[in-house]
Amino acid sequence: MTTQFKNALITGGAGFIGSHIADALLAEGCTVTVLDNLSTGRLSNLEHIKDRITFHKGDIQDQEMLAYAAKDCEVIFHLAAVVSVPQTVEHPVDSALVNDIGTLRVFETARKNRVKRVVFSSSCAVYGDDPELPKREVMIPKPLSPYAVQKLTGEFHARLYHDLYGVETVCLRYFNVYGPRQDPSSPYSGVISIFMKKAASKESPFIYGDGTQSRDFVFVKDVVKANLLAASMSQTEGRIFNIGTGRAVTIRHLWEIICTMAGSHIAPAYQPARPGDIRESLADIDQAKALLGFHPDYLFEKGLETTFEWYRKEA
Ligand code: UD2
Repeated sequence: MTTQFKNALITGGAGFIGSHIADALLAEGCTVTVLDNLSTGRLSNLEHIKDRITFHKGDIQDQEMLAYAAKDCEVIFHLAAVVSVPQTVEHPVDSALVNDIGTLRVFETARKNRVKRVVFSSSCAVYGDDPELPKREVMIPKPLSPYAVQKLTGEFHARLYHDLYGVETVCLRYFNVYGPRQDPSSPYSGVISIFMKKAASKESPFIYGDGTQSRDFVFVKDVVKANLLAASMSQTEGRIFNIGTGRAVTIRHLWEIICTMAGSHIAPAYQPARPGDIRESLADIDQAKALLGFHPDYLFEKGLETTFEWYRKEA
């Protein structure tokens, strides 16, 4: 892929997805600046490229810092956020300061500094528990957590900054992202990161409910690809795209595949379903295919193997 820009800022660039975007941008020959307050991001995610990027430890709530970091940038990839749904439930106001106001400050920085485009990381959480599948971008959102409301608010602001101020904004609604560097340490971490850690240390995982609930798991490098396309493709400004694979896998089957990969069959421990857990999630990615030219490269098994290799080394 040849990017249409040379200078980019990644907010939340020390995080799981942001650090992979940094890798890809460097491979494209871009100049990369990262702004991260290291609340959940880690410098270890950037260790291998630390001499090739400009890193600022700072917060997106600090408009001056944002302006400084965004100087000369043509594109901002905005990933900095409170990403834990339970944390936003616990702290709706504090998380809104980051996810709502912080995001607004990112768009405002783009407007004031004439940054051409902002790619905003949103979430399939905006769909809530609407049983209709697959999820299409035109469906009426049903946010069920502060996190979902905050992401939806970000999308509305993105649209406003496009229509009112001409900032080229593109929103990406990620489905369940997985891959190397995803932090498995919290009970609310992504299920694949938790299962990988369990498999690597030959422990039994918990499966909440009967394990027939399913998710559309998308490999982090495909999410990176979607970000680069969203930063470059014309006629995508002001729009929202689902980023998934269009395929769903049950949690029970997920554990079976991981066991086969790990070469040891460990029975999971079944627990009551999590309150508020949705049964099925599946993305319709036709819009992303048609307008972004997004086609996932990683078949599920390939993505899982790459991920397992990483956890095996890390564990
Ligand atoms: C994802 C997002 C969340 C929000 C939500 C919106 C992640 C990590 N979370 O939550 O931020 O956007 O979608 O719908 O991407 N599970 C187990 N055992 C475990 C952990 C999980 O059985 O140890 C189950 C869990 O009950 C759920 C499924 O695995 O049914 C996926 O869980 P998750 O936390 O990875 O992601 P999800 O879809 O609940």
